[in-house]
Amino acid sequence: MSVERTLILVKPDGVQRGLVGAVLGRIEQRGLKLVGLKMVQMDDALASRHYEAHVEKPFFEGLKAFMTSSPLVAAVFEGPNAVQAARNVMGATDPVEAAGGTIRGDLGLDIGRNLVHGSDSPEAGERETAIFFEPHELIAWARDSERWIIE
Ligand code: DAT
Ligand code: MG
Repeated sequence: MSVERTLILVKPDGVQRGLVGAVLGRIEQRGLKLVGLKMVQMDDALASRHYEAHVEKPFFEGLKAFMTSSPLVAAVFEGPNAVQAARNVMGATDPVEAAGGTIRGDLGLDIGRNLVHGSDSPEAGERETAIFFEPHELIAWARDSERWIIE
C-alpha cells in the first residue's frame, strides 16, 4: 500500500455547472485526504505543460481552448493508492463509456466536457502537483478520522 498524491482538476465545465462541490465531494467521500486547493485560470503555456503527452494529438487544440476558456479548480488528494482510487471514482475518459456511479458516468455526456482530470500514475501525480502548487501550498495535516478510513 503506497501513499500517493493525485492532482485533480475540476475542469471549466464543472465550475460553470456548479459541480465543484459534487466532484470534489465524491473524491473526498472516498476517503482521500485533501492537501491542496485553489482556483486557477489556465493559459496556453500551462495547458501545454499539464497536457504535455497530448500536445501532438488531434484533439489538443480543442482541449486547450476548453481548458483555458474559464477558471478551473485544482486540488491535491493524498492517500493509499490515491491515483487509482480517484480514477475509479472519476470513471472512463468518455462519459458515455463511464460506469454509473462515477463522476463522468453520472454527470457527463461528452468526452470534450468530462468534468474532471486526475493523474494517471504516481509519477504524474507528483509532476502535475508541482505544476499547480508551490511546496508551501500543500498542507501536511493530521486527520482525526484517519484510523476510521485506513487500517
Ligand atoms: P483522462 O482525462 O481520462 O486521463 P486522457 O489523458 O487520455 O484522458 O486525455 C486527456 C483529456 O483529453 C480527456 O480528459 C479528454 C480529452 N480527450 C482525450 N481523448 C479525446 C478524444 N479522442 N477526443 C476529444 N477529446 C479527447
Ligand atoms: Mg490523462
